[in-house]
Amino acid sequence: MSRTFIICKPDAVERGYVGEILNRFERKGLKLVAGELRVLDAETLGKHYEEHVGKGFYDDLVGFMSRSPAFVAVLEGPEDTYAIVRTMMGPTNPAAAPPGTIRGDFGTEMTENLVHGSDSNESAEREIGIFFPGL
Ligand code: 3AN
Repeated sequence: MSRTFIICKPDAVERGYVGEILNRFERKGLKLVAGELRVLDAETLGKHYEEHVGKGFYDDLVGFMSRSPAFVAVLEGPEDTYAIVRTMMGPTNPAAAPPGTIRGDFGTEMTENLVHGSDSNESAEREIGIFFPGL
């Protein structure tokens, strides 16, 4: 078994896609083990996106991610659940995301790309520690 961390980003909450996104993961066979609607602050986002701090798109990213509530959650499934979630999300740029993926079906923009999923088991552990310490 393994766990991964996801965020249904503010655009997904605003557009009413949280249920659709969670439903896709649940239908796939992954189990929701934690979840909460939260307004994310700049300090928390700075820890979460530490590899992007200082990049050209960083301020826009933080402005977007903190503008309204996001749904943060932990999913559990078999080995490398993070990879299952990443495949179902599609690539970072929704314009390049194939139909059938979350970003491919519902997104057009690079920043407002609906969903985050940890990119490795190590990232999942780190991110779960930031958003759900003690889980
Ligand atoms: P992913 O969310 O696919 O793991 P990351 O972690 O590389 O992608 O990027 C985090 C977020 O930062 C993306 N989801 C996207 O919203 C934004 N982002 C990444 N790269 C760019 C970029 N070149 N221009 C604009 N936004 C970006």
